[in-house]
Amino acid sequence: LSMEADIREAISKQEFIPYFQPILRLDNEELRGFEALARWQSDKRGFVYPNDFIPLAEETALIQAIDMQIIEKACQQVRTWQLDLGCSELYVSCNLFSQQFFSSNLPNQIKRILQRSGLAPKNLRIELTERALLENTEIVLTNMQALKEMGVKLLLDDFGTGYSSLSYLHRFPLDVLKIDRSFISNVHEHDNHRAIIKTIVDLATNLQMATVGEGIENLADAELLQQMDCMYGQGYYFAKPMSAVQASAYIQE
Ligand code: G
Ligand code: G
Ligand code: MN
Ligand code: NA
Repeated sequence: LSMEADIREAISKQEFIPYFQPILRLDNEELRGFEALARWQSDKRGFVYPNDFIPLAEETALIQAIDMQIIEKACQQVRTWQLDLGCSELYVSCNLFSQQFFSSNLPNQIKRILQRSGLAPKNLRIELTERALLENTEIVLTNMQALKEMGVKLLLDDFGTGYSSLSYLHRFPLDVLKIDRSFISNVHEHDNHRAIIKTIVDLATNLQMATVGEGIENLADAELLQQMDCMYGQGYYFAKPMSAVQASAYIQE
């Protein structure tokens, strides 16, 4: 009956699966990779979205097992697409709960997943939130450097929300900033959001980072982001998160 017990059981039954949302180059709409987004395909509860299980999973630390289940399945799936569909540069970008960066096991867990799946490290991206950068800085930095040395790319998710201290940006080996969708949504109607996005893109460029605009829902926003030199984008305008079967069809289009 309890949600926690159900999540535990679901972990052992491997009921957590990745959905895939395309990330594209904004100038030519070329597919570059997918963000993996967790879904719970529950025998008991049906199809469950992250907002309904991630908060409790974080409280109970069960998120660690869920994250690893999603990363493993996502890496396997993308490796399969690379081999079967000939898209050898396709990457997958996976979300990790901030506290995973407080554990010295993290780099080895990721390394084993990469070895088992056969995916090249450069085709795995890990998305972390600003929460991961605020505490236990030493171990977080050590883990990030170990992942970077392996060749895994690191993305800062939801950038511009939360704490948004600019002072830490240059201290962490980040490859990409993902601009939060609260700034992107209908940016063509909001001058103040435009100023914030332009500032984030210029900041990232100066620090040799790329930017991904999230939550693009219309052509006007996609065009504006491109004009502001944001190179990559993701959002319902291009495609919603989809099952592996749907994503296979999408790749082949
Ligand atoms: O798809 P969306 O409803 O797909 O996701 C909602 C929230 O859940 C987002 O903030 C997203 O970052 C988070 N999320 C989705 N998948 C995962 C995952 O595998 N691990 C973690 N830690 N968070 C995830
Ligand atoms: O927090 P994170 O960035 O990891 O999660 C991305 C979340 O944004 C997911 O819940 C995903 O389903 C959602 N998302 C992706 N594209 C869009 C979009 O264009 N509009 C809205 N409203 N949500 C989106
Ligand atoms: Mn994300
Ligand atoms: Na986000």
